[in-house]
Amino acid sequence: DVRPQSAGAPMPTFDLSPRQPIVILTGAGISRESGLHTFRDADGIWARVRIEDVATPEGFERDPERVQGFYNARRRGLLEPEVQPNAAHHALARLEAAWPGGVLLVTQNIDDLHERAGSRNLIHMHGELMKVRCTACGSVTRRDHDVVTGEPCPACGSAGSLRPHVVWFGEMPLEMERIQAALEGCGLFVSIGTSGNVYPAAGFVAEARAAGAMTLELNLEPSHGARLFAEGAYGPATSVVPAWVE
Ligand code: BJW
Repeated sequence: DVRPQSAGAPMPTFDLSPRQPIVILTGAGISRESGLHTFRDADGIWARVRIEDVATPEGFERDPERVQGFYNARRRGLLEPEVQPNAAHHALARLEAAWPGGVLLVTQNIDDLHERAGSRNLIHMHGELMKVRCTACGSVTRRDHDVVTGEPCPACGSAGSLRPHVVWFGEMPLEMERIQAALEGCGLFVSIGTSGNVYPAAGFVAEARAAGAMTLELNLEPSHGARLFAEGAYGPATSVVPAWVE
């Protein structure tokens, strides 16, 4: 009873009351058609750099300049004029505005395309590219330009203490208690554009199911954990997400 639908099949519909909350998890696939790279596709970020060099606390300790350079380049990329929210981001913002039961959008993405599209009830569980955090005083500040070596924290003045405000492997994702509570209370859980390789996000579908929610995967192709979902619809996010929302 948990076979994903094949491409071209009709969009699954659910017998969901408009008063039931929806939780949506998004991953890098939703931003690909906006011009940002995913991680684990053939042309993805992990094909070009090693996770242990740029996405672990140990990598940052070993070579902070390299890690800052990696995130500086991605920050510049996100500011390129051609990188804009796409039809999938916009559809989710429309759903949030229209759904009486409420929509919580939990994104693993550190880009800001959901908020630029108008989503407001949004959790960035893996942090935000356009922010930096001070390892001395803990303050989080907005950042739209490069971090340079030895730069002082704008809040406390401590030199060289700024790090990207992102969650690396081995670090605790953000706002987990709020996410768990929402998963326990939702009527529908939808996963969009994520490969299901990274925990705890990859475990959300099982938690939502255990709490009695309906579950749907929207992805380019069936992901790693596709069989965990009751329903699936497959194709580019800019097609399948608006088709599901409308
Ligand atoms: C399209 C498309 C189109 C393409 N349309 N779709 C349980 C078991 C085993 C291990 C663990 C476990 N629990 C925790 C772990 C360890 C670890 C982990 O998961 N390891 C695995 C690799 C096994 N997890 C962690 O360390 C996490 N922390 C944690 O668990 O803390 C616990 C703790 C407790 C006590 C003390 C301390 C800690 C943290 C994970 C952090 C992940 N960070 C990154 C980098 C963030 C910053 C940055 O962006 O640089 O987050 S890694 C990277 O992967 C990034 C992403 O958010 C994340 C997920 O990737 P995503 O979004 O799924 O992308 P892809 O590329 O994998 O998939 C894209 C999909 O889109 C594909 O399916 C395509 O088909 C599809 N697609 N084009 C629609 N057009």
